[in-house]
Amino acid sequence: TSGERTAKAERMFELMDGFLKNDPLSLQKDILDHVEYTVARSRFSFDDFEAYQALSHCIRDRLIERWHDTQLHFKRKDPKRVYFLSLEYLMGRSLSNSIINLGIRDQCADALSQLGFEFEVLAEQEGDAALGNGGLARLSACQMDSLATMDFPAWGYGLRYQYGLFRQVILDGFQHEQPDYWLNFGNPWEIERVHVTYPVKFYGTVEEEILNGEKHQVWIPGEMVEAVAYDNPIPGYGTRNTITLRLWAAKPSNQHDMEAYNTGDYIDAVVNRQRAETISSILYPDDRSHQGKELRLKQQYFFVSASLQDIIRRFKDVHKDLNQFPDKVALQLNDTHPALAIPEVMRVLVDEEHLGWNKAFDIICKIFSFTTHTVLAEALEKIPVDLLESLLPRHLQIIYDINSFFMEELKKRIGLDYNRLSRMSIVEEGAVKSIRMANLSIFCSHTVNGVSKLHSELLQTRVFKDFYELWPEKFQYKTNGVTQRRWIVVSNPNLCALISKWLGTESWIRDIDLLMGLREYATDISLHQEWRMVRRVNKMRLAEYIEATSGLKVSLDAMFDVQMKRIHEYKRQLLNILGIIHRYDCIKNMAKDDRRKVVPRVCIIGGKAAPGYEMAKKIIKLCHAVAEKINNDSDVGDLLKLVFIPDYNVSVAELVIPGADLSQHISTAGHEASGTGSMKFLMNGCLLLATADGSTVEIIEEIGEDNMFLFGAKVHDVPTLREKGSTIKVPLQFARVVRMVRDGYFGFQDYFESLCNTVEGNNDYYLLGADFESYLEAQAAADKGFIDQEKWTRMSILSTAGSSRFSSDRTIQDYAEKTWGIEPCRCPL
Ligand code: 9GP
Repeated sequence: TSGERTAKAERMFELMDGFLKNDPLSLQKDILDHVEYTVARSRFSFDDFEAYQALSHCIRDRLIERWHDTQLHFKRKDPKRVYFLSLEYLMGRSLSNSIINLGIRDQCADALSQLGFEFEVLAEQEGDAALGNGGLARLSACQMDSLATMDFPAWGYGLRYQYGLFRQVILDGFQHEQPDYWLNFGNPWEIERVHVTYPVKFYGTVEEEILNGEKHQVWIPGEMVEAVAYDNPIPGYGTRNTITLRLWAAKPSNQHDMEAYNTGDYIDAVVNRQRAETISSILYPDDRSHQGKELRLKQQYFFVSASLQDIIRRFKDVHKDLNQFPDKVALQLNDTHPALAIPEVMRVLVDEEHLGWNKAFDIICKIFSFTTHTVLAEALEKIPVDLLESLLPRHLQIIYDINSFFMEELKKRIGLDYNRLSRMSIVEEGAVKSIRMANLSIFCSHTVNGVSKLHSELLQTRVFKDFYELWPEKFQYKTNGVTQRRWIVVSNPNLCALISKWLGTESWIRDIDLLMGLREYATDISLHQEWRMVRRVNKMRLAEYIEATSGLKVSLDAMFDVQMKRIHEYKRQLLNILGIIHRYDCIKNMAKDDRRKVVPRVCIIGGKAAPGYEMAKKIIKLCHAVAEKINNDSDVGDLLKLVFIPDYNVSVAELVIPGADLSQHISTAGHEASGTGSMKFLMNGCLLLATADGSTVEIIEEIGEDNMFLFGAKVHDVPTLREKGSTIKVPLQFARVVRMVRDGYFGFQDYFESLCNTVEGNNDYYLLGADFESYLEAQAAADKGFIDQEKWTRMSILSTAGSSRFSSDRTIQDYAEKTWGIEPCRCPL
């Protein structure tokens, strides 16, 4: 009876005795309990790693309390929720971020020091959760932090890969890839939900059935696996709200092969079951293209199907009428990777819920929004029809049906313009008949977002011009942002304290606009001194890391000049290296006296190349070959050093970014959709040397051209320059440095030949030659700027102050208002 239930609940509350306490003594007690009962070590003898494990569990307990309350609150209020569907999340480490968002950093540090441990040392024990490749994946992580902090009722969905992004190991200057089996020693930040499982089906056939006198298509799947949920609580800062990142792991299904067991084919049946697990085993390590891989398609459908079953179940727990679905659910497609969600929702609504086609399609068009993260044609996914037909036969039919409807609609608008119809069609005819996932996503979404103003312009005028002309109202943009919690508070605690001191408040950590208040003190000499002190300590930390990883000692008086991101030809790490060769060449050819005028530099490069991307791998090797020469040349000494930092990941970025004086964002204009690295450097007071590409254009609007070192062709120049090809007058210095590489000055002459070919004459697609002169001018301006430390410091302060527009809090606020139509739902204390 309800009376008995209430009595039982009251008794349970009594037993629970309130929430866990956060004073150092209570924390110590909880840590020791976890040492003993979770890690199963003696409380009198445990090492740093065990202490890290115990501390993490102690923090996780506190997260779980808030997380339960938040979920209960959402359930009671039943607001419209956003479901963020993304195949990739680069979460990095969780410990520091969690205790900062919980507001218990100092208490934890105290508790640990009394036990004889140092918080920083324990934090270093944690490995990175690297379930993603690059920009898109880290953006998802930043946005989860903002969604939680801003109290939005949101869920993230993704895949729990057993192997994250490969570890980069450098041997003789060459990149080697090693698997990242990140779950080896357990992951305290996730909670396995054994009761949250869904069957996911593949293959099979489609049959026609008559139901109530009407024909229906029925999918008879041929294989089934089980999706098991792993929940990662994501705490907000300055709020009790803690949202869920739910990642799916594939497990064999019990129903999968009953037949095989019955027929006695036991061994085969067990082997088949193991195969199921491969679906969520490995992250594809290329951020350019995954065309035509069956496993990739399986991963996409697996995560989409499980997520949608979960979302629909949650909706149906409260609502009966699916017509209300769009009032309660916003589905965000993070790139085209989850676009199979479109035919999947159609299938569920039409085949399982028996809604009419038109009604179902109407719902689809109200719930989906799509964000694209690229301008590269090769990154626009296409799925071969053959593959789809065998793996998901019913979905292919649905896509064809959507396309027929789309083509009819189009004909009403543009008549029989067959060229355009064929360009816009969701189905691409040709040698390999394929489904264009971007076209499907655009047609079926109510909103299509770019990730910067420039990116959006390019989508509208080039990549998706045909669509924009017909549906301009669908196109929006949300300039990307990064979370200041991770990128200042966690990674640069000294700068964080300094900012709070000068602003007289810590509120900027939640209300980023306050950061602009620093502008008022940009010329204050005492702030300058403190600012420089903080930066020097960060440089020291970075110098120690460089020495530990490469054995190279670097001078703290040198300018630390960093380029760290995925290695891509369009990002032009090669331009940077050729610039370094030029600098080296100049120093070598200078009279000894003149060398005194040279501004010393430590050039730092880092980033992973996709394992199959040959040119990117050659760029890494070239960097090492040049470093070998320069760093061992006694003529050069401290005037120039070149370091490649291996295995770039989120934790390495947290260490490197605060220590950088200058950072390079030098993609050929019109190729970087946004770029978020620049925003992290900017927040940390690092000056940018950049082209007017992606988000840089908006950074210029915010901090002014004279606050950075801008160079290179503009977007509108690029097509003309490409047409000119080999007739462009390339500076002599450029020809000279390329020749040095070609002639074997750095060794490996044959190996570098093809790399040199990519930047000569008509082959120079990314316009290194055309931009070289202005690149060198920008570098010279940076040298000059660095000599005037007062001016440099002012520029640095203004960079941090101007970074407020590039917080993911602002991005998420924009999405909530203009795309998803959701409101905050704050869990009471
Ligand atoms: O290359 C883009 C990068 O410019 C952008 O900042 C980031 C987040 O929107 O996405 C990157 N794209 C990918 O990682 C894969 O397309």
